[in-house]
Amino acid sequence: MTTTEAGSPTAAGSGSAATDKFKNERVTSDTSPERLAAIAKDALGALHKVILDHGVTYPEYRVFKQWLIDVGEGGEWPLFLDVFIEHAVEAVLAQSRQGTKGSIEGPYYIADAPTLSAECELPMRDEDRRTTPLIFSGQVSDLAGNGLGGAIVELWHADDDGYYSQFAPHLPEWNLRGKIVTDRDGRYSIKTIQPAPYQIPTDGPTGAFIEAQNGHPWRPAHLHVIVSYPDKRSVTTQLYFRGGEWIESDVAMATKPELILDPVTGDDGINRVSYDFALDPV
Ligand code: MBD
Ligand code: FE
Repeated sequence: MTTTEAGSPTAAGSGSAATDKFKNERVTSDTSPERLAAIAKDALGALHKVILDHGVTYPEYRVFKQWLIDVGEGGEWPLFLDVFIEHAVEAVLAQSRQGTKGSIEGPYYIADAPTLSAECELPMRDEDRRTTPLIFSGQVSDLAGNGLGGAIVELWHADDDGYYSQFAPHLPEWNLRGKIVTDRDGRYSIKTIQPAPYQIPTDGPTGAFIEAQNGHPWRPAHLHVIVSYPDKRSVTTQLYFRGGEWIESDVAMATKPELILDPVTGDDGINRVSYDFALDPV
C-alpha cells in the first residue's frame, strides 16, 4: 500500500488494495451470450449517442482513453465503479425485495471479520475511544416480525478521520469491523463510534474525474451492514445520520430516506440509536 511521508493513505493505496481484494474473489456470472449481446449493444449504443449528442472531439476521446488506462493502473476500478455505477445495479435488486432497503456494498467490505456476541464492542484503538461513542442496537426479523436468533450482522465503517481498516496502512487489521451474532430473539447491541464523512481520495484518477468537473468528492458518514440468516435473503445496506453533511448530495448516490438514523445523545455523551432489519424470504 502507498503512504505519503506523513503516513496518511493515498488514493493509489486504498484503490489498489481494493483491486487486490476484488481480484482474489474470481467472480463469475451465468449470463447467456444472447443476454450479453443485448446489454453490450445497448451500453455501447448509449455511449455512441452521448458522443454524438455532445459532439465529443478527438482530444476529448484521447483524454478519455488515457484516463481509463490511469484508472486501471491506479487500481481504482472498484472505487470508481462502486461510486458511480453500483447504485443502479442495487436499484435492480431492490425491485424484488420487501424487507429492509438495501444500498451499495462499496469497495471496502472484508469477509470473515472477528465474530462477536450480540452485546459487544467493535475492535477499536484508544484514539477511536476519544471520539463520539455510538451504541447501535436493534433486532433482525423475518417479514412477519419473528426475531431471527443467530442471524449475522456484519458491520464495518470508517473511523473519525474517514479511513477504513485494511485500506489505510496505519490502522489495525480489523479496526471497526465485526461479525455480530444476534441473541435468541434476534437482537444486538453494538458499541462503536460515529464514523466521519468519507472523501473519495483526491490524488488518483477518480478524484481527478470529480475535480475536473468541479464536483465534490464526499459521501455522508455511514455504517455498512450485511445482515444474513440461513434460508433468508441477506441484505447489504448502509445507514446514514440525520442532518449529516452530504446526505442530500452523496457522490455515490446511495442514500435512501428509510436508511437514515436519528441517534440521541445521552447525558453520558454516548449516541444511541436503534434500527431493525427485516429479511425477505429466499
Ligand atoms: C466508500 O466508503 C463507500 O461506501 C463507497 C460506496 C464508495 C467509496 C467509499
Ligand atoms: Fe463506505
